Amino acid sequence: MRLDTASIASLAEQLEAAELGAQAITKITDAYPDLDWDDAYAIQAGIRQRKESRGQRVIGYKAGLTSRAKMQQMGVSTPVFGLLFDYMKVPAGDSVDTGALIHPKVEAEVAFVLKRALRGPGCHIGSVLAATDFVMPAVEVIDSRYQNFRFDLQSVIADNTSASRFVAGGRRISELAGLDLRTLGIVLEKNGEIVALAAGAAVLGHPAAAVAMLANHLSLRGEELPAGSFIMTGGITEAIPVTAGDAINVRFQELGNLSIRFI
Ligand code: OOG
Ligand code: MG
Repeated sequence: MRLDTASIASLAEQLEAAELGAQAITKITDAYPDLDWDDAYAIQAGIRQRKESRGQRVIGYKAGLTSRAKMQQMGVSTPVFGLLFDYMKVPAGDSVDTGALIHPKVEAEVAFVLKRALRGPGCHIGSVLAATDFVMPAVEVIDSRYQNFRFDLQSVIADNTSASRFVAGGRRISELAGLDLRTLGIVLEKNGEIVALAAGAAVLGHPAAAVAMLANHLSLRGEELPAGSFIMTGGITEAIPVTAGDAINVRFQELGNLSIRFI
């Protein structure tokens, strides 16, 4: 950790102001080129403190940059982890107001809900599946607070990994033994046209690997994933830009459809 507490608090404030005002800022590593990962997660924790002090709550976790498609699109090579807050949840079938966002993109993801706590280190796909209550389809709306959606890993971690909105729904599948998440196909449609498609294995070989990585990451900070946790495992394909008027529909093999509209 290199950064002093005052700078961490000030960067958290700037990033949250960019989010709440829907105004892009320059990436923070321009001013702080030596920012390391611990600094970046400390800034993310500063944003959490700000929101929690206003009564907002963390209702889930997210892994990002877990598929090659996403890593290539953003020019990075390591997954990142962020927080989902209550106000980010959009009811299935509802619309998202793009006026409150900067330059939103959508991602198709598999989400996990745990029936037992998961604590690293040493979590792996098997321990995740054993602790899973069910999986369900999710669509994330990401919105980087950085100009032109350009960042490096430290900047995007500090920006709570571009978390903005999400919708979860469709079919919950509890009997994971009968569902192979590696070969689960997803088809992402924008305004009725197919714009991306892939299978679950695009996410780290198996989406449960993203949950294991998250649990191991939290253990370095003395934290665990409690029973009941909701976790999004990262975009299976590249993210798709959306503007007002767009309608997104994602077909998840075995898990049903999820739709979201932008106004
Ligand atoms: C970072 C967040 C990535 C995912 O699912 O890969 C993410 C970004 O690309 O802005 O949420
Ligand atoms: Mg995502």
